[in-house]
Amino acid sequence: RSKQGFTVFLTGLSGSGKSTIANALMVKLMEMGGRPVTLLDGDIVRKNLSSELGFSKEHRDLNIRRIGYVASEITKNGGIAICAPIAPYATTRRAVREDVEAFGAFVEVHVATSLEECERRDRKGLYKLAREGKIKEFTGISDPYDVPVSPELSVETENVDVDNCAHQVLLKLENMGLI
Ligand code: GGZ
Repeated sequence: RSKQGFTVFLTGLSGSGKSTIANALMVKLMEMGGRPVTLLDGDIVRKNLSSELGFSKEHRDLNIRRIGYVASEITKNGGIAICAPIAPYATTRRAVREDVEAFGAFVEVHVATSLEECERRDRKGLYKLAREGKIKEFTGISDPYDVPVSPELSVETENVDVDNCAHQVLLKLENMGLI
């Protein structure tokens, strides 16, 4: 009997390491074979699925609900969806969880790299622009991030490398009987 589909939902600040972990996780899951793996990364979704949206609460919620809908369809069909948006609002994450759990498992992973560390890295220079007020409503600086209260897993990339983080997610999936 083939296993049920599931969604891994990585949430965290800009620059926290969500995309990098998501990519490493995708590679590992694909190597295992079996179910198809679909990556719904924040950047890619915004380019292809949510290109008309900005960063107001309304637009972020719409973006996350779209990701949730696609993830639930993948999960329904027995696949693996890996999502990696900021998803700053707890109520919206909860709604996506309910959408997905109608068809399979929802594994919320908080990429808990601190704001200080994300800002120190500032890989894309966005934190600097946000501090200067050149980007409005920037998560962590001038817009909220609801810290997940009971995610399935919490990882951080300050003291732990990406491969190790992806491995922790794999172990969690094993423990949950999903792989
Ligand atoms: C947060 C922003 C903003 C604002 C542009 N706030 O590091 P990045 O660049 O590549 O990831 C961030 C991405 C966030 O998009 P998401 O779809 O993941 O956000 S949400 O889940 O809230 O819908 C960042 C960039 O877009 N970016 N402006 N104001 N991040």
